[in-house]
Parts: sequence; C-alpha cells; structure tokens
Amino acid sequence: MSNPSQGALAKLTPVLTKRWLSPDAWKIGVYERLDGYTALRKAFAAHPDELIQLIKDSGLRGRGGAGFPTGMKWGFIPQNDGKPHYLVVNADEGEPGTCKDLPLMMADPHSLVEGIIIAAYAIRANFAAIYIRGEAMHAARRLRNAVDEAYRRGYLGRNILGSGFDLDLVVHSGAGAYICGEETALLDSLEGYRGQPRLKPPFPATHGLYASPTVVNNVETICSVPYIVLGGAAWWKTMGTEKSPGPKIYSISGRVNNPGQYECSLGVTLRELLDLAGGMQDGHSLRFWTPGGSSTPLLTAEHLDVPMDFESMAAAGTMLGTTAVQIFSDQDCPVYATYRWIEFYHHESCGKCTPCREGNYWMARVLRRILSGAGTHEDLDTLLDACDNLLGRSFCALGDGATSPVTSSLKYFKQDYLDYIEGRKAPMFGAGELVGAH
Ligand code: L3W
Ligand code: SF4
Repeated sequence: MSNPSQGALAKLTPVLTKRWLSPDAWKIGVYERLDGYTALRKAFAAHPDELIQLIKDSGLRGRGGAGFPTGMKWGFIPQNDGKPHYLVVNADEGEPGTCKDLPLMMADPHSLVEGIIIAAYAIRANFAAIYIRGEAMHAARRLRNAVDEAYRRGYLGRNILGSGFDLDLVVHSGAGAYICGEETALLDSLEGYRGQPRLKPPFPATHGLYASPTVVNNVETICSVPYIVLGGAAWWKTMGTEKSPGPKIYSISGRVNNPGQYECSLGVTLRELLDLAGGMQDGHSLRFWTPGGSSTPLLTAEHLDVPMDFESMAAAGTMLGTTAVQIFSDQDCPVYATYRWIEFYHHESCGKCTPCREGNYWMARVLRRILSGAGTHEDLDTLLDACDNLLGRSFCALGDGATSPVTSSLKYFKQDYLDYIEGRKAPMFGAGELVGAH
C-alpha cells in the first residue's frame, strides 16, 4: 500500500466532511461547539429572496446525479400563491457504488437539519421531510435523534429562534426500492402510494408533494447550504471549476487500497483520487471505472486525467452522476460486471413502462447467455437494439441509465464479449444455469 503523496493530500478540500473526525459531532452540543447553527442565525437575518439569490450566485448544482442548479430550482417555487410549499430531501441513496449521503448523515446529521431549516425558510416551506432508504435504519435512527434534539433546542417547531418562522421536519423511511430515488416516485411513496414515477412536466417545483410546489434536493446539496451562507458565494466558487463550483464528496470503491469518501474540489482527476485512495491493490492495474455509479457510462485507463466535473465528464461521453467511483482491474470482467448491473436494473425496474420492464429482462437473459458460452454474434446487435429502444423511450431515468453499462462496455470491451462467444474465454455459468436468467 502506498501513502498519498503531498500533492494528492493538497487536493482534499474538507468542507462538508470537516467534522467527520470530531468525536460525537452528531450530538447537538458538540455540533454547536463546532460552529453548528451559526449559519441559521445568519440566514434568519436575511430576506428569503436574498438566500435564493446567494445560492444562485454560488453556482451550487444538485449533488444527486443530474447537477441541476439549486438556486434556480428554489427560484421556481411560486410565491404568494396561497399554497403550502414543501421541502423534501432525497436520502434514498441507492445508485450502485454511491456511499456519500449515508456517512454524511451518520457523522454530521445536524448539518443536514440546519441546511433544511435554511432552505425551507428561503422557499417559504413550513413542512419538510427527509426520505431515507429503508435499509439504512442506523442512519434513520441517527437523523430522528438529531431532529428530536433540534426540536428541544428550538431550532424546529414554532417561531424558530424568535424569527417568526415555523417548520416541522419528519424522517420517513422508504421500503428499499431503488426507483424511490427518482424524485416523483419518492413523492408518491411519501404520499402513501406505490412508488412509481410521475410524468414530468409538470415538475415538482410546481406540482410536487400533494400537488403543491415542492423542492426535492439531495442530502449533499442541502448540507452544502450552511457553508455557503457562512462563507459566501465567492468563497464557494474558489473551489471547483467555473461551471461546476464547490467541493464534492467522491466515494471510491473496488480495487483500491483505501476505499472511502474523499472530498475534493469538483474537477479532481481519477489519477489524483487513486493517489488519495492509496493506489490500486497489489497485482491489479486499472481497466475500467464508473465516474458516478452504474448509470454513468464506463471509462477506462485512457481517462485518468479527465477532470471530474459535470462538463468534462459529459465531453468524455459519460456523466459525473453521484461521483460513485467504482474501480475495476485487469482481473475483473466487464461483461460480467455489466450483467450484474443489468440484473440490478431488471430487479429494480418498477414495471410501469414497456421499454424498461421488457428491455432489462431481455438484456439480462442475453448477457447471461453470452457468459454461459452459448451467445451468438447477433446477441451483440440485440443488446444494442434493446438499448436503442430504452434510451430516450423510457418513462424515467432508470431505463436510460440501464443502457450505460451495456453501450459503454460494448464500446470499449467488445473483444471480451467476442471471447465468450467464440470460445476463447471459459464460461462463467454452466448451460443449465441459463434457466436462472429471469
Ligand atoms: C423545474 C424545469 N424543475 C429539471 C428539476 C427536476 C429535478 C432536477 C434534475 O435524474 C439523474 C439521472 C440518474 N422546471 C426543470 C426542473 N428540473 N427541469 O431538476 O432533473 P433531471 O430530469 O435532469 O434529473 P433526475 O430525474 O433528477 C437524476 C442520475 O442522476 N444518477 C443518479 C442516481 C441516484 C440515485 C440514488 O442514489 N438515489 O437514484 C446517477 O447517475 O441516472 O440521470 O429535480 O425536477 N424545467
Ligand atoms: Fe419504471 Fe423503468 Fe419505466 Fe422508470 S423506466 S417508469 S423504472 S419501468
């Protein structure tokens, strides 16, 4: 294992992660001693519109995968419309490889609570909810504890800190469905219905929870807000790139020595992240990787020096996504990895639209046939044809995302597919196991 170089360490920008090494920072007394809830007091001294403008000026972009400008989203909420407004935090972190919101909520739950109060004040919402994935019971318990503490200290409830502003906050656990990370499926689930995506437009900004104006933001997005309030938009923009400003938590998993979360300015490269993560494991060399979860097209060792910001990743033919950097080596098979991801999409497809429901079913079967040594050259065309029928034709982003591993692995690793088809590679499954492909 190699230690990170001084150059790599200098790439760390601990902003959202700065309290992670402080013992008990999740308790409200410790959080307050570490500057907690000072941003809230500063925010209450400002007009809500000034806060929306501040977030616009900071250039903060959504940290859930799409990178939509946060201030613009807040600005969409109609004012003086006589309707209730809602803030919903998407804590349904489920994108394969993504592990940044859960550690953030475990280590520093009050930064989320504080960000929620400020955001709700800015958009004039008196009710907020955190929708957390069902499996994360430990994080839900920690959040509920933080919410109780905040009520007891007067940061939640009626007339918060004498501001005249009221806010109630609930923590709602989902039931473990990936699709409920899609914002409109999440809203349906929160309303008590089966979680399935709604047609967009209208967007949640005008027709969200209970058909009222609603902001849905990712955990990391909302946790960024108190720091921007304290440090200002100009300070925030000293990190990152012109169009992708600020710090970002990159979660690194796979064939590295020190997997984990590394907070760096947007635009850090994979080479620098690998250095921070202690390098590749002994005996492994980089073969392929995801920049932001399995819904973002694979990259290869050619892309070690591409800046990991929204624009540069798009120019490289992929997406920044959730910055879930999954590292695969020369000992990993891109065809098998693709199969496992498609099995995941097939399992998690909500079944509402035909391209995704049927497309993922058939792609999983075809991939398994190839891996069992019974594939044909036509199977590669069938896979691409299925992707053509999914991309842009699915009802929501899950179907689009499922095409990413297939098209990108065929782009970079077609020879691996041919090796199975032409018998140069030993099958992964016996022919009898094909029956299990459903
Ligand atoms: C008002 C308009 N609001 C857009 C809002 C919209 C949403 C945000 C982004 O998918 C991606 C996906 C995953 N008026 C608006 C408007 N908005 N136009 O802006 O919208 P959109 O449609 O670009 O993205 P999305 O549907 O939120 C997110 C990718 O992220 N991803 C993430 C997966 C992560 C999870 C998880 O861990 N829970 O699911 C990874 O790559 O594939 O492409 O708020 O309402 N005119
Ligand atoms: Fe459901 Fe898949 Fe269609 Fe999305 S794309 S609505 S997950 S079936």
